[in-house]
Amino acid sequence: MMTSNANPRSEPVLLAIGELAEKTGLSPERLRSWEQRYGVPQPVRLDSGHRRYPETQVDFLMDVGRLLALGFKASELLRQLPEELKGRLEKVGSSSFDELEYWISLTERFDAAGLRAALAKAASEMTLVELLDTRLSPFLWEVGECWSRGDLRVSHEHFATIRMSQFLGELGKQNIKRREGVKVLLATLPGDLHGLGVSMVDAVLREEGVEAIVLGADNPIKEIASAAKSAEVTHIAISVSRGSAQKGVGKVLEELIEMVPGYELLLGGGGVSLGIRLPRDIRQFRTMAEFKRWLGDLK
Ligand code: B12
Repeated sequence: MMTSNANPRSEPVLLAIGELAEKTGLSPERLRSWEQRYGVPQPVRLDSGHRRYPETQVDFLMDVGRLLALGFKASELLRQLPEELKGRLEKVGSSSFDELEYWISLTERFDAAGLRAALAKAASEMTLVELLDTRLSPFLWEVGECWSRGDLRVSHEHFATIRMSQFLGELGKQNIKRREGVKVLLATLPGDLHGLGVSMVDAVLREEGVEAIVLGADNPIKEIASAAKSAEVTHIAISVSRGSAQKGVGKVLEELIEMVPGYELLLGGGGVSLGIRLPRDIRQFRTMAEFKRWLGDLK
């Protein structure tokens, strides 16, 4: 690090790639690939030849992360100026970001009744899909960021997860009109404990009158394959969390495809927005709105 500077106040704080990843919640692999493809984040070279990244880029990269989770493309976002991204976030989230801070403060205080009331209020003001894409998912994203920065404890994260899980169970009233010909198995891959995405898809399917077989989180692929066959589902939907995106997901999915030839695989979740190398013949959804449109078009 820069120890011998004459005027420390004017020196920008420089971060190693791991530190930048930690502060932004984006993986070092992703940051490196963006740097190669789009020149962002932009490093400076130390005399030793090592790359370091000015801390001033953290805020911009976090905005990129938030917009990726809302379904925007990295190739488009990384070409924009920081102010343009801020403007975009404001438009997308409209009033949601004031609310977001309030929800975080309820979590900080373990205020279960308050959080429940806030979630119910948001649910009464918008469609289910809007609620999931523009409120619940950004809220959970922010919970994760706060946890990784040390602003929230893991107990807060668990508290928010339990409340969310209970709330999701009550959402998406069962459509009386049953959709025939579609039956979806829902799961996360082995080692991925992030099951809220599955509950979110389940809520959307309930509202659409589509039958779902919900396996929840952390399933051996042999089990996913065998359940899909015995329940005679038409589609297998997998939620890939942001955390598991870098952990060889593509390879695991390839194995699953081999076990269930002929099935259409649907993929969604924060890990998909961040971009993973995937086998072909997988349908990817970056938002729940995209998923709902696809369901609507399905014959
Ligand atoms: C809650 C949570 C947990 C809970 C999960 C409990 C549960 N029952 O789900 C617990 C405490 C278990 C947990 C554990 C861990 N976690 Co965690 N966790 C989270 C958190 C805060 C929320 C995850 C979530 O549910 N998001 C909501 C999802 C559903 O939203 P989404 O992915 O954007 O999905 C949207 C759409 O894509 C769509 N969708 C989702 N799935 C699907 C599927 C289909 C088919 C379709 C169509 C659509 C769709 O629905 C959403 C609506 O818009 C995230 C923060 C984050 N940014 O995601 C961290 C996060 C994922 N966790 C993280 C980490 C580090 C961990 C641990 C390693 C921590 C530890 N040291 O133990 C472990 C790993 C456990 C494991 N083996 O999986 C990191 C991952 C960092 C990285 N590498 O990128 C994150 C990003 C937090 C952070 N900012 O650092 N975690």
